[in-house]
Amino acid sequence: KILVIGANGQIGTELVMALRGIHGAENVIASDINDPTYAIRNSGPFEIVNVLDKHNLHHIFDKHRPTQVYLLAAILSAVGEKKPKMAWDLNMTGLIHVLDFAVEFKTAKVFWPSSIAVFGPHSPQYNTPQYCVMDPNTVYGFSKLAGERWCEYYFEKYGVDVRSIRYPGLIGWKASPGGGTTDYAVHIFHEALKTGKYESFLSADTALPMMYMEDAIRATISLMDAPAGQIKIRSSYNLAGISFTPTQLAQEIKKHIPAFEISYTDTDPRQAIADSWPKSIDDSSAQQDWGWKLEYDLPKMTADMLDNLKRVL
Ligand code: VAH
Repeated sequence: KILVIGANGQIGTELVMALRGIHGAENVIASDINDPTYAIRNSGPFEIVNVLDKHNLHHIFDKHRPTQVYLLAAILSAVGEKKPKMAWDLNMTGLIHVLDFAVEFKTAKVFWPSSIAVFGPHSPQYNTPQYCVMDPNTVYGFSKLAGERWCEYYFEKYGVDVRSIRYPGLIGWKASPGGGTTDYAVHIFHEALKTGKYESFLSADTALPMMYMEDAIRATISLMDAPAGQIKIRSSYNLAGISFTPTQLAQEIKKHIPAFEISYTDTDPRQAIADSWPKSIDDSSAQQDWGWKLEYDLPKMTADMLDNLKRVL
């Protein structure tokens, strides 16, 4: 049995669909603090789970005895700056509860998402390496950095087979992003189709590492399926994805919607968060250790996003 915690989220929704396709719907228990979203409702077993409620979480582990747990529940960068203590509590305490129950119930594998947000203003900005100075200045960022330390600690001390990926900003059409700084790169597609214009809250030249959700889900499953001996990094693996600016994304969209217009605000707090993050990432460790290879570049992602959104909008 596989347990996905945070199944209603941007990653969780797609991960539940992908894992149910591989393992069969009845073997993948979706869970979230809220009722299931339309995307996953009635598509398989669902539980209400609050990762901060140890009793509730223990009951779910005891009832289902999951062989794999994906802990995706988190508060992201932008929301985390509005609710710093709640972000720290959910992101940290939730992880420690899951790691403790993974020890108690001998869960075979645990997945926990980290982020390029673990890097900060003094990290190298281009081709940011797997190991370097990391001084994240968002609560979300340092909760993910601390979480990486906890994951490596539980692997070293208790042998928990926990695996993690430092996701770039994720772009997909099946589920909305959850209050991050990279959300512009999803909203822009919806606006391009609905109104033909988009006002970006990040400046024209703000380059960030991004990734199409198809690649992100495939990377997650590929990491989790790799033999344990190949996983040399138990904090979290860099993944590079595709780096682009809002201007470059708009130019790509214009190839499909020539009349599309982008404009820019310059007063959004998310700009400072974006400025603290790398512009591009070096993911040679993921390539070497478990054969990672990106499939969607900017043109291919843009075409696929628009084709699918046209259909569902
Ligand atoms: C955020 N989407 O914006 C997340 C992600 C790298 C960005 O961590 O907070």
